[in-house]
Amino acid sequence: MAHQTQAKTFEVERIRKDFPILNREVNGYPLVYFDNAATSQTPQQVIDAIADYYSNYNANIHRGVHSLSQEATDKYEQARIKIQQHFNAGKAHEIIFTSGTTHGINLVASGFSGFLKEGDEVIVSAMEHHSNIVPWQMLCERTGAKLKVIPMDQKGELIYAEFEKLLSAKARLVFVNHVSNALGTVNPIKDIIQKSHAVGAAVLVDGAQAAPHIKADVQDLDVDFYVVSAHKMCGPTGVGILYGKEEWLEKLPPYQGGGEMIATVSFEGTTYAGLPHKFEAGTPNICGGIAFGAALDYMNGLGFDEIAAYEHELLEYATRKLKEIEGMKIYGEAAEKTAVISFNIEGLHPYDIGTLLDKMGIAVRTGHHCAQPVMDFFKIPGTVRASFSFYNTFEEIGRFVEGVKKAKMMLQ
Ligand code: C6P
Repeated sequence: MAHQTQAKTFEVERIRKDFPILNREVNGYPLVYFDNAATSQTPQQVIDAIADYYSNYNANIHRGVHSLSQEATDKYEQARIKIQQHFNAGKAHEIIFTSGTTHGINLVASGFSGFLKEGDEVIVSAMEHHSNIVPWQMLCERTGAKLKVIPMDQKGELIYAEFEKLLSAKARLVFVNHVSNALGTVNPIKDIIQKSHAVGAAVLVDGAQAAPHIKADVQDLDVDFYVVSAHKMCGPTGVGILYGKEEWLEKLPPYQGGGEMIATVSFEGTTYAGLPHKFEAGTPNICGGIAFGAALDYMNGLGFDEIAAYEHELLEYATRKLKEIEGMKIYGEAAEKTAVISFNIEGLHPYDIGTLLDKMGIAVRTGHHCAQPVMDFFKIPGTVRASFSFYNTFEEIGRFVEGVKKAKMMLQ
């Protein structure tokens, strides 16, 4: 069934045919997959790109004179260019392949060790994933810099006035997610970047949860670093990218030493390769990088505006239906949200609800979602999180809402 969005007709039934996994049953029911914020499903086009690599040109890259190696190198570097174009980076070598968001953040945090001193301040938001907290805490421990936190309000929005108060000449770095994984809040990153730059602080944006829904333009944002994982946007696990402005990437030291990141090596010393290789030690996830490119082709083929418009309607519908359930408490009601609903039902443990939903073939995530400070803020151990993607349907939301009602009945 085609669904009429404001943007255009969104042919969700046709799109679903691209995802073989959506045909399977779980516990005797057709799968309803609402754990897209943890990892998205993979369309046949990406599966084919993976199979094509291993079936036809599996070889190490940047090393061999033989044809297979050349072919793999070309495809890998073409993927880098696709990713560059997708995020509108000025130069292909500003795209560093990583194993994912966590790797990208750690690379930058490690690199800043030599640039910070005691008394410097680094600012992080109250709604970060542990990946965007712990590496900075480790950096502060190494350097004596102080970690400051931008607070949020009950709706799950950052308190902007408090952020402005934190900005001073001592602020050297600001880290904020584009979209919160636990709440779905879309943060005003363009403004955050401008204000941070005004006091001389660099900004790293964790784009892990934004990238599947919002096409970020890193030049327009003027962001210093932007990190994403492929597996949240129809690509495979174990690959992602760090975008860094050339001037920053030139300044930062290499993260890991090894093959391919060097210019010359002798026992007297080593000189490093230029960008992007300086940050890509060892054999990379070649197939993963190529498949990431295929995933971007797939998503761009659908259109990010169309995806966002359709997902927004799913979000509004599910929010309205869930709110009809007595005892329902939704966490994260920001004016700008992606299709994520975190909730609890009064008196019930999120884990129990998640377990019963699974028995009905419905996959959601339960727990703290690697964002314990968010849970502490709301004084809860965790939530049930339903996160939607463009291949989900209104019918699935209907089944999910009925499932939640049934779970509530069984548990009360
Ligand atoms: N969040 C979730 O269920 P990796 O694991 O490196 O691909 O991504 C880490 C990460 C970083 N930042 C944000 C905002 C994230 O949401 C995630 C991953 C998943 O919410 C798994 S914990």
